[in-house]
Amino acid sequence: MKTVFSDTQLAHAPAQEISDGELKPAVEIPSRAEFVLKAVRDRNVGDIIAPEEFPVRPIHRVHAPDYVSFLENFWDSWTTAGRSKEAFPFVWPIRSLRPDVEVSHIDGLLGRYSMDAGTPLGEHTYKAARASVDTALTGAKLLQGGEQAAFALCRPPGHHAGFDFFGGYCFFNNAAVAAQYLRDNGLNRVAILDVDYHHGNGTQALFYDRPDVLFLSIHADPKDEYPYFLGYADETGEHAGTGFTRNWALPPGTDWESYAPALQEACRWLQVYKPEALIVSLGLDCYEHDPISGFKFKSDDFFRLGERLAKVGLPTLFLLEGGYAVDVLGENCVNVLEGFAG
Ligand code: SP5
Ligand code: ZN
Repeated sequence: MKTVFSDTQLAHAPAQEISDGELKPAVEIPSRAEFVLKAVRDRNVGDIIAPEEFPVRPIHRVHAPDYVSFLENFWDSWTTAGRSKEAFPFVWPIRSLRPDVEVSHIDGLLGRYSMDAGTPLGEHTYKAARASVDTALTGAKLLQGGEQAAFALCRPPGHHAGFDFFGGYCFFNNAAVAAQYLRDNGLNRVAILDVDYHHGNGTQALFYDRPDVLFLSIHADPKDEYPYFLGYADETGEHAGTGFTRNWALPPGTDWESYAPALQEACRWLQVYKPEALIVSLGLDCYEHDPISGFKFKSDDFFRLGERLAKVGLPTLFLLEGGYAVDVLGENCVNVLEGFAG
């Protein structure tokens, strides 16, 4: 299986994040990708190739152009306002405020285009996020070229990012851009299976009213866990997309034995839907020692995950999302890929 990765993705290097009422060391850091890359190399998963550089058009198929411009111009506006360190939003146009007004100040724009205060933006965030999308798109192209599987080593991750907002360490929704790209290039039905510990709210929202991209997510129950405001079992799609979203919201402490039945059901949905390609939003934060998560996967369980996905028998693009137990991230990730490859 080929792996796609670009060093440019390392340029986004946040120092701190707001978490638990404190400024803490950031967890979505460049070494995540470096550890995964090392494991891919050490365990001979396959060739590692650089992504092609894509124009902004495939991103505009999924994200609002004004949002893309906001990210592109962010560092200029931020430094013009006299700031020099990484940014965190702190005010949002919720409910009784006005989401429709056009604000000028960068602090207003940060709130307009975000869902949380836990996602630092820095000088190189935009170019790293663009490179992460290029990696996802190059992976999608590998499937189109006839590969049965590919691994897009995306970073920063994408599944929390929506039409016009960043959050959850995500800026562009890599999985959604890749799915839309496959739709725009000949495939009629694409499925996304999100196995990150957190619900993929951005991906779900982007395809919620569409039957052509099936979205399945297995994650920690949002009543107990980020992102809190989406990802409940009663969310199953709307309008033409009714029935084409499924959520398995599992309790804190879920281990492989109690996770497997949900995965089994999700795989059955895949078999019924019969997509032409599968995109796996591969978070590794279900791991028992993940520093911000509460599931109990052991490293070996990631083999089982890969093996189960292989049985579905679809051309599959694995795309890295979360996972913060940095030193074992590579091991856990390659366990999935090896389990899949058999
Ligand atoms: C892609 C992805 O996995 N994003 C996750 C974003 C989670 N952001 C919220 C982090 C809150 C951390 N709280 C720590 C609780 C344990 N002390
Ligand atoms: Zn996650």
